[in-house]
Amino acid sequence: MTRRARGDHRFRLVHVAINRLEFRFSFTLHCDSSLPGSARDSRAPFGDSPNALLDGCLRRVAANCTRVACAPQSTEPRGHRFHSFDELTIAHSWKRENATPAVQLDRSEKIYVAGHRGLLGGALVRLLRARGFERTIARSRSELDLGNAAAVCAFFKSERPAVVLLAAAKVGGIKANSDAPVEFLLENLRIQNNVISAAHEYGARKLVFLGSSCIYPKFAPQPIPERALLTGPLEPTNEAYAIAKIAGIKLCQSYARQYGENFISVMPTNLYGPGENLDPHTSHVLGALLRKAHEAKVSGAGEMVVWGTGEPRREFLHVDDAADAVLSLLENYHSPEIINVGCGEDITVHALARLICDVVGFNGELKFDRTKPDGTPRKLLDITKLRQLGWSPKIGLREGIACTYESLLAQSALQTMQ
Ligand code: GFB
Repeated sequence: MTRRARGDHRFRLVHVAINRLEFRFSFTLHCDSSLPGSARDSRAPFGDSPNALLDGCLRRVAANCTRVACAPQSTEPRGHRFHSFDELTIAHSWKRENATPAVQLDRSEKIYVAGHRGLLGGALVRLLRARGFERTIARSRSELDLGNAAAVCAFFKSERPAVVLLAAAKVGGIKANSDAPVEFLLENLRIQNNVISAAHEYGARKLVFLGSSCIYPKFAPQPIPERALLTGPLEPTNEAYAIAKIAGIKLCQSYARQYGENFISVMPTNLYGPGENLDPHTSHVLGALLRKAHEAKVSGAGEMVVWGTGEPRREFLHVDDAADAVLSLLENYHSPEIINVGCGEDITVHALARLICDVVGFNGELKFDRTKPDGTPRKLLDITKLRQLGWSPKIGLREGIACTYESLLAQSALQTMQ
């Protein structure tokens, strides 16, 4: 923070703790006499000194904060008041180095799940509500277009969620990713830029950005440690999606570095579970093969087609396990460094197809269509960091596939596909 000539101050206040409550907010205070109306007016009632300006702004912000119950005078963590720009800088450092876990969730916390119609977003909402978080909020696409910056801002301004779980994204399997890189890049950039910046602007205390294991280089060491990010070329079939997700990570890290935000980035492996997409053009391998096996069984077909060579290896995590891991990280992980979420084991596509056929009860042959792409040869995540936090998966692959198949049958999602 630089000190400027009197009458030409412009500084940014970030994350002031009030009575040790980590109430986070930020704003830019323009004190430049050359600035037009509103900026000049903002300092008018408070006088010219930086301290008075700061106090005035805090008073304004505190007046708008329903969760802060202290006088704006007791603004600094040690009961110390800001007297100059230099001290303000020191206060920021104090926050950064000594930040206590910002999120101890209580059941009255307002939590916004972006993307609740998706696989992971849906599981997060189910789990939060099952755990008694009554103020979990969600909006369908017709209610809130996350690609529309103005609409996202208006939503955050009126709802002011304390916690944001950003599971909204344009997603799809290998074919959808290869066919529509423009949409995968643009839509994901728009959604994440809008939501992350609004979370900052309207004072969310914590944000969890959900990425993907495809952010890692095509030939990353296996299992893939978090430090492999940006160490090599990406897999071409999903490069656009991966670049968008990497941009999201960098945006969260930038907010953490520049403004001290508690915005974390979580990288889940390939997920599956109830609500699995079964569309042949956009589904991921597990949903696609469940559908194919079911249709082959029902129609009495002798064989079922599997794309590629069957040799690529993939790691699969049940979405309920993934949601449990995300909530655990929400409460216990406060670093801008990315963290992997997986189960620690992978399987070839061929073995997965066999397992699915077994669960579904299809006994025919597998036919490999080598005209279709294999994609990344292997992407097994290193989950050492996650395990060190005490989390481990609970749902085995066979059990998870069987539950998923049952739930799809119960929802009549497969019966219509005979
Ligand atoms: O799940 P999937 O579509 O995507 O395909 P990725 C995984 C592997 O399964 C590939 C093979 O080797 C496919 O060729 N496969 C075999 C099939 N049969 C089928 C089938 O009928 N349908 C599909 N879809 N695959 C995605 C990325 O990569 O992983 C996304 O494209 C995202 O961006 C996601 O990261 C998690 O695992 O290769």
